[in-house]
Amino acid sequence: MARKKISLIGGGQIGGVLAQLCALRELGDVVLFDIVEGLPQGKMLDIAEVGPVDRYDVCLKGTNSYEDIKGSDVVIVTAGLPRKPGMSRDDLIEVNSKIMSSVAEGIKQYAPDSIVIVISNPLDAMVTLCQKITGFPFSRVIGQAGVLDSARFATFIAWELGVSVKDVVAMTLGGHGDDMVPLVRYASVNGIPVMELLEQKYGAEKAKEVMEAMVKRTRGAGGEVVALLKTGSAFYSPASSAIAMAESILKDQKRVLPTCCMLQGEFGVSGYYVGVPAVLGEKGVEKIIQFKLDAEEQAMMDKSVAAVKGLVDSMK
Ligand code: TXD
Repeated sequence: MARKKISLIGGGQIGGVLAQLCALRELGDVVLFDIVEGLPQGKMLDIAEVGPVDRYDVCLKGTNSYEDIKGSDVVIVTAGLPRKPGMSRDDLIEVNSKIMSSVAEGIKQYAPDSIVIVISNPLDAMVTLCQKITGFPFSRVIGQAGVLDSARFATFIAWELGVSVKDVVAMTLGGHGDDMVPLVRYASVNGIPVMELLEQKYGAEKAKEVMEAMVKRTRGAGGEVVALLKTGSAFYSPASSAIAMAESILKDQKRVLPTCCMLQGEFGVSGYYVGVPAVLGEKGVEKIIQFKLDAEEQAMMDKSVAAVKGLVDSMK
């Protein structure tokens, strides 16, 4: 099998962790691109020099030239500013649109066959813009938000119930904003509904309140980290989440992961990028998984989609 190549556009907080995770898992050779001179070169040298300790053997290159991303199988984009305390993700749209435009041009020119995973915020809008500029098929331009939002929801459930995070299954749908849709009805501990376990613990009324608090915390979880860090936003968790997506693509694992995908009728949405479960394999999004939402879930989804539409339409 030919060696895989992963290019990371943006060598900041998330970019650095992405590079290290690619190396630790030996996903392939890695290029880290940034416009700041020395930054990607320094980080890649640093990571390369512990190969003998961590025992990975991949080529790691830091660069300021798009030429180096030639032949990439997967490109992950984190270029763009992160939030500061008090900011919403949407406040980043103007500055990050400019950055995304130049990044997408570079990918279009030098990695025309790649599958692109966008992480930069505001996520749903940045994926839309990246697809538009590259002109790549929708199946090859996707966004990371749902893997992380779902992991946050699962973490809070595990803490609440005192069970291992490994046994909690939970998913969020919708846009990567305050209106995202944590799916309470489908959250389980190895298949046992979380609501049933909460009801055993607290009784029906209090169980509802406890779940509502976890849903609220999930929706605000990014902001909670921003408020603590003060100088930037979460970076370990978005990096690990995007790596799960990249790994499924590079190894053709066909994992079903919540992915920001272009919808064409699914869940009643057409022509917008929104988070839904998708099968990720060597072709990118190979299938969008549809299932029934009840009236309440559909109403939350509609609200989340309306927020995405408002933002995306403001770019036109
Ligand atoms: O789950 C998610 N999708 C996210 C997204 C979770 C958390 C944070 N998320 C967003 O990712 C965040 O709001 C930002 O928009 C991005 C990147 O976050 P990060 O924390 O890595 O930001 P940094 O450390 O500021 O790094 C950004 C890098 C920095 O090194 C800049 O020099 C570089 O982007 N940059 C560029 N690279 C290439 N090309 C251009 N034009 C460019 N401009 C800046």
